[in-house]
Amino acid sequence: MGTLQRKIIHCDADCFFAALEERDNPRYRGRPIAVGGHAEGRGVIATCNYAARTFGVRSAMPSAQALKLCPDLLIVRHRMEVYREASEQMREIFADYTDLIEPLSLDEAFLDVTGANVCLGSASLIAQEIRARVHKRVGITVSAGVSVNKFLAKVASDWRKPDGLTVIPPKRVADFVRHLPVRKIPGVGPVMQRKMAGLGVETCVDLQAYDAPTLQEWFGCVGESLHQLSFGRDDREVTTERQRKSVSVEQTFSADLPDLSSCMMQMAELMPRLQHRLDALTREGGCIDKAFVKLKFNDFSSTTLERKGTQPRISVYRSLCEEAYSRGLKPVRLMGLGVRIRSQPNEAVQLPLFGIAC
Ligand code: TTP
Ligand code: MG
Repeated sequence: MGTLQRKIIHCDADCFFAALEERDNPRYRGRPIAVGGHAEGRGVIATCNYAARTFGVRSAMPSAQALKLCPDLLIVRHRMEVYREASEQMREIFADYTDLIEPLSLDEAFLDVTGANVCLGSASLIAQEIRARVHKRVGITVSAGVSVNKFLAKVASDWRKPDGLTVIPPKRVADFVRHLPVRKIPGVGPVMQRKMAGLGVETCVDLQAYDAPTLQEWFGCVGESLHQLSFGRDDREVTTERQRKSVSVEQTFSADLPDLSSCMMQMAELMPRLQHRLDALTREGGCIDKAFVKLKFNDFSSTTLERKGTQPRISVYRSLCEEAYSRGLKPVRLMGLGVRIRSQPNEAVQLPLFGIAC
């Protein structure tokens, strides 16, 4: 008995923040623009449009370096509320096709449309319709990949960026992965890539020549999954909100928080919002495993600190925040507070036992 072939779509908006800036400011169109911090303030680029990319400008690059590569680059401040709203609108469109949606970031999501009846049940037609609807409603382009699993769908969405759709049907999988460079495999960074190149491994077909134990010997615990992925196999399920692993609230501040005491003040404002979300979780019978604090500094670097088996009290968040802040000692642009959840009540703290004690 064969298992049902999955139909997975990966959607990823093109130069998301920059596309929304172009949408709202027609005078930006046709010129290289980036969203990021000022070069003088040691800011970094969050993203840039494709015109800027032709100059070599990239995400996470210092703005000063970006301006050297592209002196005409216009760097604009982010408008997070606008990006969140666009993200929400995209998700509403996705939800018309399936409940199995796994958001990866504001502009990216996996959709499992195996059981969808719309568009004659065709994942390719669904992806095309989603792209058209997002363009019409949100005013930006989305690239999409369609295939039999998450790995291939994600590789496919990147294949013809921007504004592209790539479908890798089951019968083309073997041929597609054969020529796929190993750097396209998630987790294969520059260091592993160099090590592989030293072994004569450039594409997945080269990797296929080695069995899992050999790859484990060379690359440690990822060896088995490298072996599977080299054949285009990936069993990971699309994980929905319902099976979510954490509950959190976060805020990007219109003006960066200059020091620890202003972080503490903002935390007191965020706590009731977290409490509200936790109340909903309590009703679902969720169990807390850890409390965590996430800070993003003004250079876009971020740090997350978590503590196991603890109750989400403000005193816990204060001490986590203090430690997280000490890692950066820089103005804070975003703060997040949350809890990680276990699916099975184990050693985890059971929510119904307490509320947040401030
Ligand atoms: P991405 O989808 O990685 O990038 P992108 O949408 O700008 O470009 P692409 O066409 O290649 O998909 O990230 C989505 C948004 O997240 C991006 O517009 C800005 C933000 N972001 C950062 O703030 N910092 C980063 O380092 C990256 C990679 C993204
Ligand atoms: Mg994107």
